[in-house]
Amino acid sequence: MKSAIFAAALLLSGAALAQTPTMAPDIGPKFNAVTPAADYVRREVMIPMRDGVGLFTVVVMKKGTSAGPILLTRTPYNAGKATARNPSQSIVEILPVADKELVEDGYIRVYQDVRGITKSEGDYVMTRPLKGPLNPTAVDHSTDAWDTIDWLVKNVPETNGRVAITGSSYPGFTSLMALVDPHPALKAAVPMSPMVDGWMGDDWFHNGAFRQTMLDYFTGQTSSKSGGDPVAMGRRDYYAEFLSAGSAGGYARKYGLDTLPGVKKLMEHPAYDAWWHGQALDRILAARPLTVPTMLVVGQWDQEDSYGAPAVYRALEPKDKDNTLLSLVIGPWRHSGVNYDGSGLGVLKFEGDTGLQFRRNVMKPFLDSHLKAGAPAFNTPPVFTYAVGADKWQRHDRFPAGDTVNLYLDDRFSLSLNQPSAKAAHDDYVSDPAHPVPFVPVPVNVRDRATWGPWLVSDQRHASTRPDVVTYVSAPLKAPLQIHGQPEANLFASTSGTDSDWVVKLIDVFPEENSEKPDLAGLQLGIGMEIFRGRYVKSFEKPEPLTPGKAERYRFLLPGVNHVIPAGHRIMVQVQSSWFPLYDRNPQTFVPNIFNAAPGDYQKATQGVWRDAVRPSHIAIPVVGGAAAAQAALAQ
Ligand code: PG9
Repeated sequence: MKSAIFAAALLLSGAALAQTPTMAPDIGPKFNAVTPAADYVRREVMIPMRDGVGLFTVVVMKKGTSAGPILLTRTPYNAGKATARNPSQSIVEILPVADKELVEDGYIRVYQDVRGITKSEGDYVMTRPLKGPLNPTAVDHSTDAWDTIDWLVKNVPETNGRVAITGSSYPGFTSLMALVDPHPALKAAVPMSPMVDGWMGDDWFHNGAFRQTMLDYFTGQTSSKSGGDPVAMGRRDYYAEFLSAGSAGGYARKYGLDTLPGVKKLMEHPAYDAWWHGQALDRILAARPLTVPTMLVVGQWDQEDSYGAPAVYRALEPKDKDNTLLSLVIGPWRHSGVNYDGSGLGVLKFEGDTGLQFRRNVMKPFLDSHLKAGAPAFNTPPVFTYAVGADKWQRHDRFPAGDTVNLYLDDRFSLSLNQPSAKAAHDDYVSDPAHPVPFVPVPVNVRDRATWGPWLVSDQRHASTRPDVVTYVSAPLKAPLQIHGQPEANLFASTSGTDSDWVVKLIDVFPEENSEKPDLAGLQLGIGMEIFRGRYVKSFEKPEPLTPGKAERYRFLLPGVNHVIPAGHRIMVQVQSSWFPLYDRNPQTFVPNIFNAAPGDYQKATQGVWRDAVRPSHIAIPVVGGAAAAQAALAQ
């Protein structure tokens, strides 16, 4: 007996002495982190799609969740990282800040990488078109959303089988894609700043003018499955860099970006051809019934995707006969700002955290009412917008809530409610492509978030002092003027060249003196600013040279706003012909493809902004209270 005990003791001590071999690989197949105090369950799964491709998906919920609704986001931005924000054992720490109120109330949060991104199998195609003429495969974001939802409701035991989809920007685009032939378990959608039409006004072009700084996005997205390094530009001033590269194509070629298929596709489709309009999601959704309650969200100063949400709203609103399925939310935010602290933007400060106010008081009750059994019905506002300048949220039945009032560019660089009567009048300036107007003061570093995020609220005084920016300004307002909707630029303009860009900016000019808030004194705050590439004035599909000296009418929408210009402020309109380096330079000489413009194509031109009886340049502004309110504010 004694010897048996002795042998067992020997064995035990031998086991204790056994050591890990020096050459045992230190990176094993998988490390399973132990999270003893975690208040959450986090599962990584591969969800099979109908073509056999598996999509990497992370399912996160509070421990003990049962009969929970699912909130899904489909992203190209790394689902693994999105669900591991901080190394923590607290669910609100690992998930994005905006998920807090939802997961604390029993929601199951699901993030999925789209095809070809990180651990998801299959090919990544930038904003993959729907299956059809542009996509001969059997799969797209609509089918992938369908297959994902189907799997989730069958394989997540903690769910009540009801799903909503949300996400901002690219994930806003995938949210809209889920509405094309939606799965029956999809009960609500909240697409935020969705990319809807990359040519008309979202990421790549605005009315045909190319947003060349977005070229860098492709290295991050398409150099490899798990991202890529920024362009090795060395110096930080994008103004000098793009100027020396010549054209946007020149910049792409200089850094090898032209070898990336995504960049090639853009450069091969400079005009609004079938490739573009075949992908325009507002058109696609307008051709289908709207069945899923949808809340579209966008920031008033969204510097990347200001076009999409209002465009989808315009396309789908007529289908929403009872005004119950579709709503539009506009907050005082930058791109995706809805998901972050919304208590200010640039020098502007708002009444509290407007992002949280919306998420907690509107988005969550909206989702609850469609996803949670027994949740109180929510009287969803058809239109919910933050009135900047009055600092309060407002509910309306329609967008725009304002009635159109024309604000004319008048003589002596003024603005008037009366149509001009002059026979022939125009204000001229010289636009020189060698000295384009910067969109923010140089040096320009678009990689700096503090520059890029709030740039649309940055002071426009740097532009109004230039000789190649023509500026019209009203007298101080006698009463507040509330703009609610999308103002429309109606510019009559001529050029001595054969092509030209036209930038129109509607601006709120703050009073010169403000000792309490000196940052705001004299501020020229863009309310809505947009660009139009002249060659597309007759047709977006087939650009044509402009006739030198002939005034054309350029009509284009500015972003959607709810903006109250207080009494004492003035209204300003600026017109210019470049917005650099955000937009590539127009050579001002017609060439077949501006991506390939040669140095000699870039020519100075004399521009005319017309303001007479037959060519009355104006901004059509949706004013709450219509003509009477405008008279009260602007009449002399
Ligand atoms: N604005 C970005 C984007 C969306 C869609 C395509 C390309 C870029 C984004 O923030 O996701």
